[in-house]
Amino acid sequence: MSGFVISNVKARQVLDSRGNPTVEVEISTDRFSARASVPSGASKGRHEALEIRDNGKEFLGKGVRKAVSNVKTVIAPKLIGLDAREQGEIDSLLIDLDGTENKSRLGANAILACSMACARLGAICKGVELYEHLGEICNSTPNVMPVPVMNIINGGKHAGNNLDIQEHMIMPVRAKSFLEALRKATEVYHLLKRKIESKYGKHAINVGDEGGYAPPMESSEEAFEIIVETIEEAGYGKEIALAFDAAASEFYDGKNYTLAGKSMGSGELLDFYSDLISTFNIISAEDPFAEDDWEGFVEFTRKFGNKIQVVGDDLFVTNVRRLKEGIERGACNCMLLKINQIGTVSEAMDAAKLAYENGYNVMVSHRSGETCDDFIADLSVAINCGQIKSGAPARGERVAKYNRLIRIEERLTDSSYAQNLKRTVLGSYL
Ligand code: 2PG
Ligand code: MG
Repeated sequence: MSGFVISNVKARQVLDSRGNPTVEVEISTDRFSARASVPSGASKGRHEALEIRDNGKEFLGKGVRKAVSNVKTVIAPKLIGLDAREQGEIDSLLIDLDGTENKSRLGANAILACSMACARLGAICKGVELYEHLGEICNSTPNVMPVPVMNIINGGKHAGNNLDIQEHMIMPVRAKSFLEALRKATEVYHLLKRKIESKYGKHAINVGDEGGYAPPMESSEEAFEIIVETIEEAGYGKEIALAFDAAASEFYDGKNYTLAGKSMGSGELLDFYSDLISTFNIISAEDPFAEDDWEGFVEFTRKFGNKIQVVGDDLFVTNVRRLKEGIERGACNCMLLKINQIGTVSEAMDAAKLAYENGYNVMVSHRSGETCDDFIADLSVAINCGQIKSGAPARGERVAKYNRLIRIEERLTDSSYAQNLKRTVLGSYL
């Protein structure tokens, strides 16, 4: 076991892609060392595990010194002496050490950075790639490359424009490989820039938090129209489909939804989506209703769940308990997987397992505040989920994940591109 026992844990405050502090942890044995840093959302779900912020003077309250100190003083002494390859044991310890339902004692940011760094260290100790190590942990044989689900027009909390729907995405579903899919989607991204510039002017081509453009558009119809024109112009027709993340909790006041200045109830919102889905080639819809509007989700799933993917993000928060409820009620047919919503790698993989067992798809996702840590690229391949949302093909923290996937695809000798989705509701689009 020599060489595999954790002997040192370091933690520090670093910056994320929005310039906000986040937790970075470095864990070592006497021979190996690994590092990980955690992301942070803007449109956070109310039921997510809690990231601890200092709320002091530094960084306008956003400092994470307390979380860093929790790693150093509470977590580190307990991790030292453990076998870095034993992810299950490590994550159980982290969960027990915190002892709260939402990781509010030590902070999900402190806990997750340790969990991720241990996973990476475990892989190094075993002399395998991270996706291989994670695959072994969840008993899978990583061999499916994911569809890059790219947010190319940003709205909501991620942009300074009037688009209420947060993410207007493209899914290059028909391709022979990840590399080919990435190229096609990237070409569309660049052509879209030209089109936006000629229609809206130079000031309209600045990008939002996830690397997509944030033009001064008034409606999602306008956003999808220009995306469709661009896909056609690029010559990709049905090879590239559309998706959206409404992040509807952000335009819900507890009673009504306000879209483009118009207040509406759940029924009217459903009609709005009906029009959108019948007009455009939309194959995946995330968070169409607010995080506690179960009825809205169930209705939406009843109406569209046999045609398109219905994704629960703020609704499920990668939480087995919330997902179980959704399964019982018939909400969604896909779970968005964000490791920092739950706080440990093992719990996130447990949620994916439960999703699969119940015929749900899984989409691995970044956060709007990211670092160049590419952990989720490996995770998406490890669990063979077939789809990853990591923003537009621009901004270092977004492309870090896509570039890691290029390398993984090169290593995998018999991988397929998104083949697992063939047997799901997305099958007819592939
Ligand atoms: C989402 C995410 C990522 P945030 O809602 O799906 O795109 O945004 O990280 O701000 O919650
Ligand atoms: Mg979302």
